[in-house]
Amino acid sequence: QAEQEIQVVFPPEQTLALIKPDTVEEHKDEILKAIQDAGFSILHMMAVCLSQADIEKLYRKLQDKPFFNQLVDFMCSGPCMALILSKFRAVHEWRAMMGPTDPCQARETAAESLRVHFGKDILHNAVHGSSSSERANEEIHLVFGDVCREENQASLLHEASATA
Ligand code: IDP
Repeated sequence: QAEQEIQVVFPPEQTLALIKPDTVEEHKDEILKAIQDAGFSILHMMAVCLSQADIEKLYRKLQDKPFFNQLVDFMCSGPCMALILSKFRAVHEWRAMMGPTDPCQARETAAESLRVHFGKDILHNAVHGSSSSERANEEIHLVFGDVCREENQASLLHEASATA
């Protein structure tokens, strides 16, 4: 009886990554290289000025925190680089790569993390990553919704013209 080879294929997951406004210009290239070296596929990437309304939605769970207005102002202060990352367990893997929220408290426990390397303080901590797969879907839709819709429409138009 022929032995059957069983292949287990782990489906990739997607997450939203943001390089925050004060970090984009100076450190974008190093962060993009680190993302690629860690084996993520970058499905989409764009520079985007998020609106105040989008930022408030992105961080809606923090709206009662005393730093909420500061956070919104900071995230509106310039363009972010937004990326859709894909990898097996992308949400967890990207958050591990980012490191803890406060870079100052993580110098020993997560010395290699992006936030320790590039973050300045707990607010200006260089990068954002979705906290769960469900949040990732919502956040990707929030930031890339129009782009993905336009692409889907373009590919539908392309298919329609190819079959006409
Ligand atoms: P996370 O970004 O590590 O998931 P959250 O608690 O969701 O952490 O906070 C969202 C963002 O709000 C943080 O990345 C940081 O920029 C900011 N933030 C969190 N805690 C504080 C704080 O105590 N003071 C000022 N800013 C904060």
